[in-house]
Amino acid sequence: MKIIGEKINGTRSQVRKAVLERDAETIAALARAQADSGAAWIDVNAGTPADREPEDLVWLVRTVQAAVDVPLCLDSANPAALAAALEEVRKPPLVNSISGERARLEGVLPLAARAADGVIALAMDDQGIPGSAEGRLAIIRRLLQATRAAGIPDEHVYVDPLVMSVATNSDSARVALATLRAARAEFPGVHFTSGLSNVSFGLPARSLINRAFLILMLEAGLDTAILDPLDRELRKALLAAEVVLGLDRHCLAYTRAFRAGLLE
Ligand code: THG
Repeated sequence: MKIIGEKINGTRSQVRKAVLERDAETIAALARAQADSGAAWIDVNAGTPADREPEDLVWLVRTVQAAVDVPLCLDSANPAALAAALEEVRKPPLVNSISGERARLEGVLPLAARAADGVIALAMDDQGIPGSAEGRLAIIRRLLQATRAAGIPDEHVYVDPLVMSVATNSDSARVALATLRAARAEFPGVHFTSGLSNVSFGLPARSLINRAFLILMLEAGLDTAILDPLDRELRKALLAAEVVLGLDRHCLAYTRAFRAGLLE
């Protein structure tokens, strides 16, 4: 499982404040901590109004790249912000994201096809997020048609089945799991990702819910996840589940983590 570090997100008050005040040290510290904890990409989401998002996202990209060498995951629906950020990246990033929404397909897909290492494709469209796995799968089929038509090989596409909080909809995680299983059977060449922490919004002891969900999603075929790499218990559970599922050859990552003192 490859990890996309979620912490540089303008919906978080610490990050929002740092972006508005151009507090580079706070952002750099979050970038370093996540890279040191094994993030393969750092998600950057300015979360500011569309008119200032291009400037803010460019500042975030520059600030993170001054601190770490890890590639970025550019988290925005705004083509202008993504285009500006793509001018700044040193390494080909992930673009987060396209969806079946017309504006995103028209505005973001061409940028991703030209300049990204991969593109995240959300199972939603202009009608919203379907309540059923079948509805989401129908969107995923259309998205794969579009990425293939744009010349993007399937192995550069990261399908996101989308998960909302189980606090507001008790079927939410089940539908994400069913969508993942069905999409994986139909499109064995694509990657899968998920904004894992969404599942626990509004609940106490969120990390525990995140852990249960991560392990189930791993078994269903998730191979990347947007999560908090600083959550030790989550990473421990992930290492153990990868051993149990035979995904950690010779238990190498697990024993290495043990010797590094990470499993205490
Ligand atoms: N899919 C894709 N991209 C996404 C999401 C997704 N990007 C945004 C989001 N969902 C994933 N990122 C986050 C970032 C933070 C939190 C949840 C999802 C979060 N933060 C807590 C808070 O702000 O209160 C905890 C913060 C903390 O203390 O660390 O829950 O689904 N493709």
